[in-house]
Amino acid sequence: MKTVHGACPHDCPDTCAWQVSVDDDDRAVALSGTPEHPFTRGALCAKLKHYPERVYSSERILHPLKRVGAKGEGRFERISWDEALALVVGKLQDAIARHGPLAAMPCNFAGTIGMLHRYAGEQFFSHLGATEVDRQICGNVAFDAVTATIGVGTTLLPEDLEHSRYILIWGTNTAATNVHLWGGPIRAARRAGARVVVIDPVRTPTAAHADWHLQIAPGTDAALALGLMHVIVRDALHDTDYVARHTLGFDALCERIGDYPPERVAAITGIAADDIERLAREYATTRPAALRLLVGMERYSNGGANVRAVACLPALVGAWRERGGGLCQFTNDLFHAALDWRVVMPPADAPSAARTVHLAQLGRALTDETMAPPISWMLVYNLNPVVTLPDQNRIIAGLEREDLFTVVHEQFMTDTARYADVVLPATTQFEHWELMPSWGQTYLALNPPAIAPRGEAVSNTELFRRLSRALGFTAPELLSEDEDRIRALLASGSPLLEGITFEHLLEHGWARLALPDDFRPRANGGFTTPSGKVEFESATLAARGLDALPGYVPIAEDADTARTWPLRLMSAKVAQFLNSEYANLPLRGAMRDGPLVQLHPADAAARGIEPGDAVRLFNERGAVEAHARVSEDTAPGVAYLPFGWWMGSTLNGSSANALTPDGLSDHGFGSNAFDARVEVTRLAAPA
Ligand SMILES: Nc1nc2c(c(=O)[nH]1)N[C@H]1C(S)=C(S)[C@@H](COP(=O)(O)OP(=O)(O)OC[C@H]3O[C@@H](n4cnc5c(=O)[nH]c(N)nc54)[C@H](O)[C@@H]3O)O[C@H]1N2
Ligand SMILES: Nc1nc2c(c(=O)[nH]1)N[C@H]1C(S)=C(S)[C@@H](COP(=O)(O)OP(=O)(O)OC[C@H]3O[C@@H](n4cnc5c(=O)[nH]c(N)nc54)[C@H](O)[C@@H]3O)O[C@H]1N2
Ligand code: SF4
Ligand SMILES: [Mo]
Repeated sequence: MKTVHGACPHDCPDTCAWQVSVDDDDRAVALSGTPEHPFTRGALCAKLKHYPERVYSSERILHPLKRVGAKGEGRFERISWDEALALVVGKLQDAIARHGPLAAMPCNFAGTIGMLHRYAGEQFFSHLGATEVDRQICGNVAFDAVTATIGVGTTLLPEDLEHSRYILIWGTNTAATNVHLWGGPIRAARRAGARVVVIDPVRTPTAAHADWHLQIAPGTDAALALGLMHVIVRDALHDTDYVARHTLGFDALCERIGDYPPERVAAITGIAADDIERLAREYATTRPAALRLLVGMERYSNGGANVRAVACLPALVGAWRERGGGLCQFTNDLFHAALDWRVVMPPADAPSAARTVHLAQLGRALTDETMAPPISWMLVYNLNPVVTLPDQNRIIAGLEREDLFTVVHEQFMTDTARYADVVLPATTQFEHWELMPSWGQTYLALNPPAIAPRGEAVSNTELFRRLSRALGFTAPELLSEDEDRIRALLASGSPLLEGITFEHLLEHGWARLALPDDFRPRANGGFTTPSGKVEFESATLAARGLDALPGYVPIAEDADTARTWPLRLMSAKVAQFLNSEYANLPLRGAMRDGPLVQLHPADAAARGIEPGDAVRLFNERGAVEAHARVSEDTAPGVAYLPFGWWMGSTLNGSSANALTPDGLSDHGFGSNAFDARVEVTRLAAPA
């Protein structure tokens, strides 16, 4: 028996360190969290306790497969790797010969967030000159809005929420999506007397366990933030010294917030004026005060504006002064600075592609008959677009095109893989080398393989080495070995890696980036905006044609649309899945019944819908049939359908993204999927 230290590969802010016990027959027999890891402290989430089931599932794809049925039918036959590579590369060469390299496209996202396998295809596709993919579907809008206000750079560390005494969790479901932040620093802060407030249209597990839940109307957060600022300034609760020294545009801000008295904000947000007054007072007068933001607010046509307004709050009350105060969002930039990204990314001077397709508009790109050249060859990996990207039915229509050759590299026969011409088997984190950065804490982790690849599975990096060789590519970076890549990533010379070597990581599994203990980089200003201050007024945003000041703009839609489709559809993540992963493994308890459509009692009553009724949720893009849950957990005017469920889980074989639009957000990129509107009707009971 041996123990191998590694880390969870998932696109989750926690990046847990784990240890795998492997027996003499090379079988992983146990998995547990690494107790010494200060952030994840030996506990894996409920999903990951089932990771060994994932690895050894009888449904793992273990050999290359070739389609023998119609696209989507799911009928395949086993072929050899030689045959698969010949077919895949032959089709790629055909597509290039006919249309040029832009006819080829990668289609990938963050099925793993490790440095090797997330970015495995970047250099290959750049070398090929393929159509480029804009992957800004998660966090980029929220990040951009915060950056415009306070500049880039991690400020309040998630670990330091332990020192907060007021924690405003705004549009993130921490108890479900960020369990170690919830169970670690936030729990510690509460034990020491911190108050936790959640702002979310849904009574999520986080909201249910908070001290106070404010059920806001979707897409109105900017109005609430402006109303809070109105009260804070009106009552002179702001930090005049911090504002004078470290902010820009306070006078213009004061003029703007004059338009947002609590009564008006109450009418927009659905939150009582008294509650707005009280929240403003508590937030401004309790120290240290933290704001926790992730991505829940961004997926709207006004998502950037909403996050932007919220991001102004900490400077107004001088929250940046204290440890545990300020705004806590992503930690990626620390890992950007720490590692040598040139190892995995194309050279800075590589020509950029002549064409880009946005992932949020994949269906549009695949079905656009005017697109020249058409996408004729596509390699999907680290992504399950049929379930996770907007406008499911349009994506399927694209994948059904006979003149599109689709390769899917996967661990499982996903809803997307069923449409492939060739499916290639992918390894799991137990079976390959990986170096894990984190976007939600400050620990780097190394993951050596614990067991040999199952069947004929290959890692993403190995797949691209095989493709490169088959195409005769000889650039050394396309063919280098995984362990060498990890050593090179670590050889950046960054002070953040001081004392962290490959050998240290191999022995211990993880290491904290070399950060000072008391990390308060903005206590005395020094923001990384053009002015060096918090920009209440931003010339950068104005130059992009956006509002220079924080402002509330309603979700972009015309009155007709709102009348035809009276309910807002929200489709957020669930605790039991990781995006669409785990939804295919044996489900437990109530999960066996499939997703429920959640409605407010008033909306249900208006339609004669009782709890448990089969209902049809629909709009101009598609329909989802499922059973109803009726509860005040959902704000009035909102239909809530959890995301991540595969198509077969509903009564009609469509899931949440069948209803979401494929437009972009106000900041010019990012998805507007939560703009979706729907109607819901009761399905006639079967005769
Ligand atoms: N268990 C589990 N954990 C996960 C994931 C998972 O699928 N399952 N996914 C991972 C990934 S990829 C990510 S990006 C993170 C995301 O982590 P979160 O940002 O926490 O997750 P989301 O579900 O996108 O959205 C959070 C909340 O935003 C709320 N929300 C929606 N619209 C609005 C609005 O207009 N205003 C306000 N105030 N709130 C709104 C939703 O109701 C939801 O409760 O989680 C990661 N962790
Ligand atoms: N309606 C709605 N849509 C959403 C969201 C929402 O809240 N609501 N959230 C959005 C967000 S924040 C995100 S991040 C995206 C997530 O969208 P996806 O990235 O598609 O999410 P996953 O379900 O994690 O899919 C990853 C796939 O990669 C595969 N995979 C895992 N590891 C490997 C590997 O090593 N190699 C290969 N080749 N494959 C691997 C998994 O089996 C899985 O099928 O969805 C977005 N879409
Ligand atoms: S999914 Fe997140 S919480 Fe669960 S084990 Fe992985 S990193 Fe930890
Ligand atoms: Mo995400």
